[in-house]
Amino acid sequence: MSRTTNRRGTMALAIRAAATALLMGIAADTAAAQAKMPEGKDKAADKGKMGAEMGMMGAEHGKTAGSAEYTLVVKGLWTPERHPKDYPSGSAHFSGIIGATHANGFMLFKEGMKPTPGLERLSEMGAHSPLDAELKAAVAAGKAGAVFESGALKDFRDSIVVTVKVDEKHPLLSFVAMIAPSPDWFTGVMAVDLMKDGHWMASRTLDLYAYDSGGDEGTTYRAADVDNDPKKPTTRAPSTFFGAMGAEVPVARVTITRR
Ligand SMILES: [Ca+2]
Ligand SMILES: [Ca+2]
Repeated sequence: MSRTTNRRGTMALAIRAAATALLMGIAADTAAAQAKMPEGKDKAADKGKMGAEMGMMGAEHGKTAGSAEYTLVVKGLWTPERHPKDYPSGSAHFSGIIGATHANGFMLFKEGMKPTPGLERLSEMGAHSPLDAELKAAVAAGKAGAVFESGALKDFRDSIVVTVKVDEKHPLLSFVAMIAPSPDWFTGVMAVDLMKDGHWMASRTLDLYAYDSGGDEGTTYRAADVDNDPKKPTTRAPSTFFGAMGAEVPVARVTITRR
């Protein structure tokens, strides 16, 4: 079931990505044509000069970072072998991921920060609403660039695959997914910067750890709902479930590769 959901989501994204790639391809061809002009056989001085100027423009355009597309592949590492304590076999899964590209200063989650209503619900129910509305509001306010999401990951032999587009104003990305079943535990990454020294990075790979959003008091995977008020700050999830020999054991890994 999850595979169908994921495939459907991926297809929609793939179609959008193809459309963007087509536009980018046209832009790249134009830039290449401009860049080639100075090397052309045209001997007219003024034309050569014009070509050189256009070539320079092309080179300058190449220097600026502009936007870039990345493919995110999220692989589950939350397994009975790695996380033996009360592992919820038969129902263990991740909700679909939901996240955004954004500027410095935007925080989808942070240790020590109380969860928004959207993050709380995502961490407890796996629901993308109202977090999606919060992210869209951040886009409208210029703090975030684009929202992305996927279907759930119910079979860890599969991966979640999504395509995202970052731009100079929003070179960071964050996303979250519920660890389910659980009281309010989730995984994700915060503010992964895809730009380095003004250039888009080719790829990044990060381990994803388990967090407790602070929206529920339950302490075991299948604990009944125990809402709290006020909310607690987000912390790492209990090491009894997500640690071994004093070290945290990641629950997933994301590979972010430029297309
Ligand atoms: Ca909690
Ligand atoms: Ca709650």
